Amino acid sequence: MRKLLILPVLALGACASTGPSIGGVSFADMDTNADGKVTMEEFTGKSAVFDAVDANDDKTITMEEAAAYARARRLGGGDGEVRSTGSRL
Ligand SMILES: [Ca+2]
Ligand SMILES: [Ca+2]
Repeated sequence: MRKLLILPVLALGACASTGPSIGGVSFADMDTNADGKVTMEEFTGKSAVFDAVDANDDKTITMEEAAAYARARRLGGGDGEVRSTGSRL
């Protein structure tokens, strides 16, 4: 148990090229029409999760929002869904 904790963080940063993933599904995979945004129709997870990821509440998830969500979730150490609006940030 030395520097193992660093690895997941680095791996997450390395994911930036292919996009963050939410619930194990990558942003690119969810964005089926490849317009750079994931709508509620395209989103494969629960609507509560969608709301948590959609930080500005415009009913679309951008790459930035997905990345921020993935990062916050990793740093927060939660293993489940983020509750409601994620106002902690
Ligand atoms: Ca889309
Ligand atoms: Ca949004």
